[in-house]
Amino acid sequence: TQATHVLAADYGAGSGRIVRGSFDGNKISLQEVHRFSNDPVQLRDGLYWDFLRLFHELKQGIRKGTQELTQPVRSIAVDTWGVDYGLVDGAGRLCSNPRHYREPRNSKWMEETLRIVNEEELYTMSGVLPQQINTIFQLIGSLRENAEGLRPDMRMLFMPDLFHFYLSGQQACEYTIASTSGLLHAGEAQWNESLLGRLGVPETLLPPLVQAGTVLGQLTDDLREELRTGPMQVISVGSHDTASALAAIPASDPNFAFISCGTWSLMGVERDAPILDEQSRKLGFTNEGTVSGKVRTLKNRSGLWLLQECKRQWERENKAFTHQELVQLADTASAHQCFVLPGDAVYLPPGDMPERIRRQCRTSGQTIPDSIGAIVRCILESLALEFRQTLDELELVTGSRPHVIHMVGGGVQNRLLCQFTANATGIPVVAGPVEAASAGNCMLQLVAHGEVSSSSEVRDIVAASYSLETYEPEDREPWQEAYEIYQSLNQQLAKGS
Ligand code: LFR
Repeated sequence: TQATHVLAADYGAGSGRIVRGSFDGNKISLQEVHRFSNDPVQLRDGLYWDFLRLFHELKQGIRKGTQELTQPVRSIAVDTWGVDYGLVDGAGRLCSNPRHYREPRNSKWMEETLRIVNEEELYTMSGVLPQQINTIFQLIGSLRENAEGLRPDMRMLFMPDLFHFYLSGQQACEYTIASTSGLLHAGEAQWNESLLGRLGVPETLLPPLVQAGTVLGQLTDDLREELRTGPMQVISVGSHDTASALAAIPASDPNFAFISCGTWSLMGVERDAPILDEQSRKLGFTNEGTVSGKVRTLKNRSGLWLLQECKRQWERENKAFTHQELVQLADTASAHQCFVLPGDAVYLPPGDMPERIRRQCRTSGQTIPDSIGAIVRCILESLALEFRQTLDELELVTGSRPHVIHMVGGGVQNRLLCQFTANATGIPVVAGPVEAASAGNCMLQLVAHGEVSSSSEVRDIVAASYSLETYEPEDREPWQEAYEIYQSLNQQLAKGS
């Protein structure tokens, strides 16, 4: 039998890749055809994504991904990080480069918005935890500043929708990416009109919503000519990277928790309905959409961000190490010397992370990590303890303790982190696939083509296609002690802030 080929473009906040997925009827295999870094740009007036460069990379990926094939590529789909968007006008022009969610000014717009609709109400209306990165706050900021000069012909398109628009000429907002915005009815694929009304967001800004798996159209003739490719459908998959990653979780036991670990770690469970009570809001859980129209209740926590930023800082200081080398240094450093709270707001903006980490250790009266290995170890242990805490909290809000953690994303390559997570949580961690978002993206295209029937079949195929590694918990006692220290640090810092 001949394979079906599809292209998936997966944009994370730190890097992007274009892979070709080939499906032989039983297994999916992914081949990376193009990879690039994603470098936001600070201008005088703010932090921006470099959309034109990112679109250029997409074209390179299409060019490379369609070469040397006997069978044509049937379709392409894009998934990206959440919350950010661009504005396009009636003529299809990009009104400005999309802003970056790490823009510090968002906290001001968050405060302003919460004066109109308070935190409790916003949570129960939208299901989304108020956090300064959320679209809703950015949007209120951009409407108030009105730098783009709002006009009735303008549309707001989330990052993946923006790419899809310039690929196909079609405008739509896909449900999973829209569900990160805080602009929908909790757990539903519907714009929240009453919320929009109260905040003065014109409905004309918002394109129609579509479900994951919708064929939007064809690659435009201009692009086909420029890239010398044949016809190709453009499909909205789970266009939020986390939704695509969750779609590809190779779970057989339904009682699983997932960690999608890249720049961020998203840890949670899949559910039929959102959790909107006071406890889950206070514990910091949010509710976002899945490719099958369900909900994932999860915590959006820091992932490899701290490590990535440390690495960058060390490079600036002419101490360049690969990730692998950093993990090796951590492996030989002493265990459980000091911990930080990776989710603390001090770590949100880019900058000198090693210094911020040393400061947090110093002010909390712990050992100050004095080497690169000690800092990396501190980060990885702290992340694992954060996962333990989140697991306990998930049990509180859902009433059941997951049997297993499925970990996917770039973090899976960090074997130390996988083992620490099993140790800290006391349950097995099944690691892989690394490229879950790309795999989920490809699989949803195959669903759209009718080659795969359901989301459970998607998971079975992913499980059959990858060799997964299971990490069993070890060293329970020292990790339990470490967790107690981590918790008291939490309380100490909560009091201080
Ligand atoms: C992960 C992710 C998270 C989102 C964060 C910011 O890549 O999409 O789900 O909250 O990026 O957009």
